[in-house]
Amino acid sequence: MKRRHFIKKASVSGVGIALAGTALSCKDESSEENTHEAIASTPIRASLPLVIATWNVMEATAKAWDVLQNGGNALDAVEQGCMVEEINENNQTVGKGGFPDRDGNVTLDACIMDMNGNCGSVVYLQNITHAVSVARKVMEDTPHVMLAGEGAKQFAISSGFEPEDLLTEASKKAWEKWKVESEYKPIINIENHDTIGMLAMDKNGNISGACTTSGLAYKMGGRVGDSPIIGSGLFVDNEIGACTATGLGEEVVKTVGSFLVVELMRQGRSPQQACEEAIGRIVNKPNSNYKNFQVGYIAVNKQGETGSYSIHEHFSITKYHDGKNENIKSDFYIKT
Ligand code: SD4
Repeated sequence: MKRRHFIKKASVSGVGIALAGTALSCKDESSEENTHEAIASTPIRASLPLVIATWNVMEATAKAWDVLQNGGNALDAVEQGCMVEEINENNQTVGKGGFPDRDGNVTLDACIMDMNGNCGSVVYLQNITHAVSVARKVMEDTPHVMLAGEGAKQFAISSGFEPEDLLTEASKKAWEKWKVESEYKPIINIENHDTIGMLAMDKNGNISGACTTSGLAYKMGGRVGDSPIIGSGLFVDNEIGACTATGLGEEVVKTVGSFLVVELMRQGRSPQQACEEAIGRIVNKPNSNYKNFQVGYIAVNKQGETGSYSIHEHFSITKYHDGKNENIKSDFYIKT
């Protein structure tokens, strides 16, 4: 039977979700043409909307869920969800109160991507709390995808954002302590986490994503990580699914991690399989020192299935689904 007919039959019989995944992974003589048909006819899971995010960010996913319940779209949901962590001074890896670089400057990276494949990004942004909203403005109000440093800041101010000091007393104290203890070496700390990457699927099954961070604590001045790089820290393809990353950005960038996960899902992998394979790309590199750093991925596919995987334990995913907001421990590679 030709695959297109097989998939149509499967959907009608009500077992389309399980079978479509299998069918997508089969190769046949006209696979390209059929892949598109398969995606178009793969039924979306009934219980939408859906929000997932990296780490334990229940208030952020609750906000995104509220936006979706009140008729907002997935793009509004991920932006407003991420803003909750940007303003949260207790989260020292995002927005206001983020740990500074080794010179004491708080510099933010963020990006956003919508259901039509549009995207916007800011890198090395200073003095503006809501980096994700500036990224959205870049996407919607400029002909560009990415603005950096002083240009990004000036654009934000001209768009109505208020400049402010992002270095809180708590983060300043932590930085001063680090300077003494580390002898001012740019050490990359495996425990540096809580960057928020968020993916949302609205009730119509349309997907958007966002990612925002102050980057690695005590990084070198000028360093930019994966979080604002489309394809690395975040990628959304509304026909296939989406992925976002956390952890040591350099390793994510080297493997173009989020794009990789989405492409693996395009080839038929489940979100869980795709996240595991992308982590495998990192740990199986010759001379990979993966024991010394963390990377984690979360993903959702067009059917509303989700997955997550990391190198080390302690990675978690927050999921708002079926009216329930939960923080769930992720599976991980290093089992000791
Ligand atoms: C970065 N990926 O700048 C970010 C850091 C991070 O939780 O995810 N921290 O490399």
